[in-house]
Amino acid sequence: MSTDLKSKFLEVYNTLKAELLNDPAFEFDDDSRQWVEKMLDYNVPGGKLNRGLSVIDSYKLLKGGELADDEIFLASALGWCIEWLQAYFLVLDDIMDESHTRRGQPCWFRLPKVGMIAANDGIILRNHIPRILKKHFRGKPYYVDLVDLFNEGLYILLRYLKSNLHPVLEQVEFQTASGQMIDLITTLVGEKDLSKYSLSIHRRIVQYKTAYYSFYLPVACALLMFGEDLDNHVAVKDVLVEMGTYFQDDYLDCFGAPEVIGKIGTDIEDFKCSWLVVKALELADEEQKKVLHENYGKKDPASVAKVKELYNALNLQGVFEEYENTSYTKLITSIEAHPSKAVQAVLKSFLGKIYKRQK
Ligand code: DMA
Ligand code: MG
Ligand code: MG
Ligand code: MG
Repeated sequence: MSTDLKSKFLEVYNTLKAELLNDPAFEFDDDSRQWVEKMLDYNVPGGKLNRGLSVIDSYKLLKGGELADDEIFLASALGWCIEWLQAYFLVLDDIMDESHTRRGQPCWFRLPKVGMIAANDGIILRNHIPRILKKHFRGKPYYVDLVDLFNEGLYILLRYLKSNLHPVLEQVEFQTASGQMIDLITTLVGEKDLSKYSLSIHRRIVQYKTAYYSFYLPVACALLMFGEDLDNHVAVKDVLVEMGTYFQDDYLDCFGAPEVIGKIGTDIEDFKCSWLVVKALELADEEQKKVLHENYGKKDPASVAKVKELYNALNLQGVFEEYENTSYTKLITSIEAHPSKAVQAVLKSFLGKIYKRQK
């Protein structure tokens, strides 16, 4: 991605923010305007921006040439909608996961002035998305599909009532929230039972909580903008969801360097059904299983350290590397089976960004 495109992308953030801060649907006073501005600056633009930038990247690859200014603006606005969606989920995710840091700073709800106001801020972030879409895409032929894709229930219903079509199944916000739900209820206190964790439960969680919004959504946005019908791209979706399922961040949660990933993992403390614990259960002998059962899901640092020690003894870093390599080869094979070279380029570019990532 050229630095020029990236700086254009960043400029669009300021435009969208200014529009939201002057939204005629709400009479802002100085305090509320300042709150929203600070909340947005703190939570929306500080990440890797991979998802947002991927919309421009993918669109460019589909088009196969240089983009006009209005195309850059629209692709960027869609990219920012994904970043907004992610910010909304992360603000709430950090509360639920009792996390401490995110993107190298305290989680938003950890700021003394914020606390549980963060829950409502999450709702505000979520509500900004249809407002951005309406402002910039209302006249576009793909508007209804966009709104569907991000998940605005009313449109889905209207479209369903107006046509004989089956309702579109890709409603990314719903899928993500459902994934979060399984991620959370799997760990219910009082029912802590490691033996119910398996690779298939893990895959289901990751598929829903991250693969759809992180992998499928950016490409789906680009396809819609390019005038494509998503119903014709089920194979693309399948590859991207598969990609998202292999390249989850569970490994980084434990082994990533906090100063690089910007957060301190809490999966062990939170009793999460992570890829690592599932693999560990698969590879451990009886003695090691006992250590896991006794220490997994406990908040005290000594227990966490014992779990990490066990992960090291089982060489999970090496096992993950091998898994990553096999997944990569499998994905390349499915990508190369796709008839369109442009679509292949989109998928390969995506894969290149996440393969062997450090954060
Ligand atoms: C977060 O999953 C999922 C969404 C939808 C934001 P997670 O708790 O594994 O993310 P992180 O490890 O970044 O807290
Ligand atoms: Mg989390
Ligand atoms: Mg979580
Ligand atoms: Mg995680």
